[in-house]
Amino acid sequence: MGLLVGGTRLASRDSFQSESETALVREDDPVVISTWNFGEIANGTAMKVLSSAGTALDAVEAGVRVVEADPGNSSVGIGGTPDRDGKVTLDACIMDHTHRCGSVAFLEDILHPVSVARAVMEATPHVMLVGAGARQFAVEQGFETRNLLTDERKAAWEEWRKTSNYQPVINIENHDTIGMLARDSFGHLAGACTTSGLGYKMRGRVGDSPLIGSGLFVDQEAGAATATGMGEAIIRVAGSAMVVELMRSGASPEEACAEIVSRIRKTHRDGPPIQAAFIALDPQGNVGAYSLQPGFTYAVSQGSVREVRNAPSLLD
Ligand code: SD4
Repeated sequence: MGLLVGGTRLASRDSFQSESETALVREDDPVVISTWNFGEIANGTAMKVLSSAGTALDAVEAGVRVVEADPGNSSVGIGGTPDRDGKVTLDACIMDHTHRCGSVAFLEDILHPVSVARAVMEATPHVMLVGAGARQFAVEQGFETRNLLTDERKAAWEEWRKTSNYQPVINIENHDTIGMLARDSFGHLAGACTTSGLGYKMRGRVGDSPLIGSGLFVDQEAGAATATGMGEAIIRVAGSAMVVELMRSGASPEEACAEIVSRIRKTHRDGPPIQAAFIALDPQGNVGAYSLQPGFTYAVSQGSVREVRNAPSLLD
């Protein structure tokens, strides 16, 4: 229970783990939390939506679109690293506080897969569309097609093809999937997740990010979680849904993320080193994160707090 200041209840410091001693956070403040350093700029856009009484759903869509549209990062949207055939294929999903959700996977030529995922949610009776069907649906919905492979990524792919050595790099450039969770001024939760997936993946490979329950899960009573890292490992433990279920049972966001990371560690003890990380948000606005390897960062915006934090990790 937080401290009452001026009639407003403040979240306890432990509950949101701020590094900023002066920051004040009220329990009813909107909250945005997202993965990696690029989450900071995405949070800024999401916060603008929330501060004008926008919904958490609108906020997460607007927030992750910023990263999708940035050709400078090599793991989301335009400028994403292609698959081994040189094609950029995108995965994304979105979910609101009423379990409405939409998803696209193996989508090509569309700048904003998260918005196509939202259209799947709002304009179809389905949850998920993939590949050519997802692209066709997007075009029918008025999304423009464009080439998402930048000259820089094409050159890197051509270099990679000389050896075709498939070896995902942990914490590559501190740029990875963006997953974002938000709570709006109505107290509603929502989340979105979008990625170009693992670089030089097999054609047709789909990771955790567009899979409701793996890359993202939202439950208004229990909380929300999203993932980044090696999708196969996250899928095997149904990662984000499990984080949410642990919060339902009373775990804090960080405890819940840590438990599922250690489950991933158990299932991947003998393989090559991988990264897997979660961020989580509970219905009261408390946030937490945890990663398998060090180096995972996440961005938090809440009250006057605007910061990028280093997540605790299981391994040194
Ligand atoms: C995937 N989880 O496709 C995503 C991408 C990612 O490290 O986060 N890669 O597996």
